Amino acid sequence: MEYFPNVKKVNYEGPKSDSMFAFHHYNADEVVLGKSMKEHLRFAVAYWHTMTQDGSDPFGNPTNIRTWMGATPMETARNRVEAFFELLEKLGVEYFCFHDVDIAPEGNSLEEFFANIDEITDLIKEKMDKTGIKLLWNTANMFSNPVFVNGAASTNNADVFARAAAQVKKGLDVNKKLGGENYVFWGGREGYETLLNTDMGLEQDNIARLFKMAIAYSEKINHKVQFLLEPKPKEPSKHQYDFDAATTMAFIQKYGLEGHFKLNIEANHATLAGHTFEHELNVSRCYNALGSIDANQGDVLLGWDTDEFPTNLFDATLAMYEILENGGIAPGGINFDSKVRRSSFAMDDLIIAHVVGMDTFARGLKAAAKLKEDGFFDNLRADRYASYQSGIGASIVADKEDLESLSDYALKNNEIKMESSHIEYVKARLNDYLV
Ligand code: XUL
Ligand code: CO
Repeated sequence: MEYFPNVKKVNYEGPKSDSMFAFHHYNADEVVLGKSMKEHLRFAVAYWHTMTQDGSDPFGNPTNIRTWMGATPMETARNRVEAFFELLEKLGVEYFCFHDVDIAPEGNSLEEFFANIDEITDLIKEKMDKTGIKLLWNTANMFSNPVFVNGAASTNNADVFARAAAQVKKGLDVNKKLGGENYVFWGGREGYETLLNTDMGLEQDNIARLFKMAIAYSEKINHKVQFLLEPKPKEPSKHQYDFDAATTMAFIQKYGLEGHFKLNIEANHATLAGHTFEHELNVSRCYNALGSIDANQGDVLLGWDTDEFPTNLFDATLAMYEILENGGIAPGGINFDSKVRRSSFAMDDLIIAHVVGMDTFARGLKAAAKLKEDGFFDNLRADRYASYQSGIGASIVADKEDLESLSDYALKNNEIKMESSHIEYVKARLNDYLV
């Protein structure tokens, strides 16, 4: 059965196209700064939003029309695999990401859940072998099942910790089976409701324990994978331990996990933490830990994770600039952790929304490449920090000065020359690159 009969293949038609089923800016093989757009962007589709999201919200019932619903949960799961690969192929997207619960029903026991995962991943593997589509990352959902009410690795209940460990082990077995390039941890319930009954020290030690077990197991099964930790400040927990990139790096460093873990940075999580997306990407780069990206956008008027498909060109440009400065995002990618709005309930909207997200990032890439070619930020920063290129500045950054020598210098240097940043002009010139 064909799930998206209205489109055979999404092709690049250029900016003048008036088709919803064509790329206006993303041209997979077009070379930008020496690499094809496809290689720069490494797009991935998220199984959860695209295949399992039903359009319900806390006030309303499902709205999404989905033609893959079967008579049993397993039949639906099998249909979803068919539909998913049809979507990926039609979009020309080469990567995907999933949680264990997205692909297979949990059934009545962990044993049944794992058997369901085995059956569905056999199907997924067949599709991957046939199409060449690859697994960017998978993860274990350790936040939806009621046993995780008090956390997974950070739970107060050791039996729950063991259950979480079993899901991670299975996740790594599946990752190996499917040749995954990364494995993600996102601690949705790894945080606390109230400090009154929480032992934060023990909870964080236990999270690190689970991560070390995962590293040890991946080595044991001889499957080298890049582990990624995804920061988010809140939702579902009131306070989540991996609040933002800087907090998460402090955790990674405290427990000596630097060699194995990088960060998966999500745009909407950045804004929930009170940061911009590019801030979080830049912090990650400062730690040499930018691993992958969950692409979406929030809404400045709403205080929760809206996970909209990215359309903001300004944000996409600055994000792509960070990726270019990072020397690319591989083995990570740009995963659309994005969902269609409740009113975009048609099957075709799943294709259209991804086309829009891909076009946004393609435009961001082109604008960022031009900014890089022109040395826009390099020149700006070189001018702004010019005082460190010679004289006392050069001596400071060469670590040749101390408080006494600088005090002597400052006492003789009464007239400090200050320069304006002309920041309004800079912003106006940046706008020139966006259109
Ligand atoms: C939740 C979120 C997750 C992670 C994977 O906000 O972003 O979907 O990306 O668990
Ligand atoms: Co995410």
